[in-house]
Amino acid sequence: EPPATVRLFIAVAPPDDAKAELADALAPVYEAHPRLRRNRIEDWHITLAFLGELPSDVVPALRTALEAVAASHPALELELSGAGHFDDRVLWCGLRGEVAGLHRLASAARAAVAASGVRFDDRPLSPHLTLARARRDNPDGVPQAAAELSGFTGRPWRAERLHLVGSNFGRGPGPIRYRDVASWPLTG
Ligand code: 2AM
Repeated sequence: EPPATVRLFIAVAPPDDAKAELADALAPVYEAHPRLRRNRIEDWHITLAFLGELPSDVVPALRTALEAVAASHPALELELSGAGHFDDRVLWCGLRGEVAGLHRLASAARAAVAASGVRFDDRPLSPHLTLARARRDNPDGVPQAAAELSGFTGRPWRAERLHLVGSNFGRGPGPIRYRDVASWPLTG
């Protein structure tokens, strides 16, 4: 029998009030582009590293590694700001504020994961919060939606925790869901 696996990523997430502010700004955009496939607000996050499908038994080592990273990096003041798109298919909101700190946190998390012996796709970080995707049968709307949302800037908020998140992607039918495997306060 193959070993049990988990699909994991490392992320920070805005608090509910920052998400609500963005959701308000998005409402007219979604009204104008009703066929976009929206991510659930509960699932909104900013990925710092995508680890992919890993054997479940690596989780304890990841916990130890990421707990130490969180303890040695500070909370970050960020703003959700601007919008853009990947490949005319993915609509995202951008970030402002202590983005350099976000890059440092991501680099440290990635280095700690690698040092614990876990291999993953170490692509350069491009901080964003994915909001919606185009449906396969209707690619229209993403660039227009990005242009409509591009003037948005939310109030500052603090990313206060580092999250190790599991995804059910590829595990049967139904929507993609994320669940916190663990999270740690940023106290460095
Ligand atoms: P996204 O937000 O731009 O969609 C879980 O899939 C998270 O990991 C998503 O936030 C996704 O980015 C991110 N991610 C990064 N690289 C990925 C990849 N190669 N495959 C799937 N998700 C990836």
